[in-house]
Amino acid sequence: MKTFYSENHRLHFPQAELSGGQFVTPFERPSRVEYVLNRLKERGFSDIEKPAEADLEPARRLLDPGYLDFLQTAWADWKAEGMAGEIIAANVPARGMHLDRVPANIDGKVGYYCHASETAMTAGTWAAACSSLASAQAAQRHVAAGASAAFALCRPPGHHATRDQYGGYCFLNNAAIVAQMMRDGGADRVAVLDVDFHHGNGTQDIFYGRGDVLFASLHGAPQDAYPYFIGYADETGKGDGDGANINYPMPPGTGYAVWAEALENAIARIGDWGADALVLSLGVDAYKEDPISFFKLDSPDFIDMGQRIARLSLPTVICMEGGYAIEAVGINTVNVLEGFEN
Ligand code: Q9C
Ligand code: ZN
Repeated sequence: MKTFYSENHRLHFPQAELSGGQFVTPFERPSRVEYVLNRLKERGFSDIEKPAEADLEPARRLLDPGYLDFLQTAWADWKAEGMAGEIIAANVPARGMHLDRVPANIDGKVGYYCHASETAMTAGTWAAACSSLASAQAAQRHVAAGASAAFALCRPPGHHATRDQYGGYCFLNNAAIVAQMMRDGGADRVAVLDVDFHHGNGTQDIFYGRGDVLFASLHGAPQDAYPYFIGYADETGKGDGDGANINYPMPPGTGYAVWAEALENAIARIGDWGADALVLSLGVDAYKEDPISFFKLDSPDFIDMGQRIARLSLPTVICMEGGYAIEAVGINTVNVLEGFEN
């Protein structure tokens, strides 16, 4: 399997993440992908290609153009306003406020376009987010050209980014944009399977009203886990999308036996639905040692996970999402890829 990867991810490295009332070094840090890269090379996945520039056209069609403009200009506007630090949202529209009027002031805009203030933006965030999307798009083109699967080593991740909000370390929803590109390329029905520990709220948001893209997510139950306010099992889609959104929230301590049962159910639903292509949002934070998650998957479980997903026999674009047990991120990610191939 071929990997697409851009070193421009390094342009995004905020100093601070708001965690437990303190500023800590962000869990989502550049070294995560270095560990994956090293493991890929070590284990024979040495076909690693640098992607061409991102094509923002599909993103403009799928997402809110105002949001994309904001991402692109936020740093310049923030600095022009005289802000000393990194971009951190301090004021977000809450219950009872207007959710649809975009403020003119950059501090207000940041709050409007953000749903989680742990995520900081810096001078290089937009360029890094574009390079991450570029990897996903290159993987999609590779699969469209006939490869059975491709791996996009995306950073920053994407699945928490909605059509008009960043947060959860995500800015551009790579998996969603690639799913749309598969639709545009002729796949009638595209499934997005999200195995990251956290609910893929962004992907759900983008496709919630659509019947041509099915979204299935296995994740920590929202009453106990970020993003807290979404990801319940009764969120099944609306309108044309009714029945095309499937959530598998699971409680703290969930191990692989229970998790794999949910995965089997998701795989069966995707197969029955008649998907022509698959996007895998691959986070490896369901791992037992992950510092911000509460599932109990062990490293060999990720091999089994890859094997099961491969049984769908669908053209598959794999997009890297989360995973924060730094050294194990490489092992677990490559385990999934290896399982997928065998
Ligand atoms: N104190 C992804 O896995 N909450 N994003 C962190 C740490 C946000 C995770 C809490 C977690 C976002 C792509
Ligand atoms: Zn995650």
